[in-house]
Amino acid sequence: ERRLVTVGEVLAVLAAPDPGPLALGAGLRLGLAGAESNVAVGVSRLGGSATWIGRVGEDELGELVLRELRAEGVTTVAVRDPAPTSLLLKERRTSTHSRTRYYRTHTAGSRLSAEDIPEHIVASAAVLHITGITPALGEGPAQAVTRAVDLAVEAGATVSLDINFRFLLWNEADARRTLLPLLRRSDLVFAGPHEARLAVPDADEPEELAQGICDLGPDGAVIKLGAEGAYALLDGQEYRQPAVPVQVHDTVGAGDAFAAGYLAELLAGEPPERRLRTAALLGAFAVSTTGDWEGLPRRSELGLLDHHDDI
Ligand code: CKP
Ligand code: MG
Repeated sequence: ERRLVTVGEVLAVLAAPDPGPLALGAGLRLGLAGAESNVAVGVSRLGGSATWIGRVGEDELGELVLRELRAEGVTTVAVRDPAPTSLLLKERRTSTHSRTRYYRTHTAGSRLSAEDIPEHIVASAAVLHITGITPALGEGPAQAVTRAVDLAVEAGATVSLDINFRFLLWNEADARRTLLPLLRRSDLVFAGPHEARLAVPDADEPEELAQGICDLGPDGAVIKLGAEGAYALLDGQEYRQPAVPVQVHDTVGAGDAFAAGYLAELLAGEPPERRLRTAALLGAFAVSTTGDWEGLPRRSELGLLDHHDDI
């Protein structure tokens, strides 16, 4: 069994179902989010095996996020902590524009440490997926990610990094300093153009950004271009993947969906063209539905947006 293992913070989410300012009050829907757990769910929905490692509170929100992940078929390796589970408030300011606010200081997830990463779990991974969010949460989480990468490299697993820069958590200089050493040790990097420029400040076009990333060490770089699709440089070979055209409702979670599609096909032994096509399909499912991961497809549903054969 080829398994994806990921490390990060899962958050409870309070999301407004209807557009409008949250300050006026709203009935909120309680769910979960988190870039790494979104990827784990996406892979699991496509029939892959996924394990999520992290810390959650000993509270109701901790219970909720673990129940939900398990319901999605994700194996959870969770340390329970007396500190609260993080919360994310999601306002739909207009029907197509959402805003998020984090309540994630002094939380369980930000107390993650290197000791929380079980060696045998990471050693059993075919792919370790990490993002730039976890190291932004503090010293402990950063060390936990480094420890996971150490173990994955030792075990010969593919290390996948989504740069996922979050300006609400840190600035670009700190992100660059912390993420570059992780990027150099990664095999595969996902980034938007702005995120890629953190690693390759002088580059501009997707081709230069991907080449610049690969010059730092990784064998693969995927530059995500939103409605323009993606450009990938994989083992020196170029690929251009158009986006799947859909009506956009909510772009949060699109990057994670894309990574999940790609990684699920990588785990399944599929070639790059198929990985990128499934990645684009998952991105399309994510943006055309609300919620960060709820709209992700099962394998049998991929055809709903895949009109590939009709063209
Ligand atoms: O890059 P994406 O829009 O795919 O990431 C979305 C996730 O973890 C979302 O679920 C949120 O909770 C977060 O990124 C975050 O911490 O910002
Ligand atoms: Mg992203």
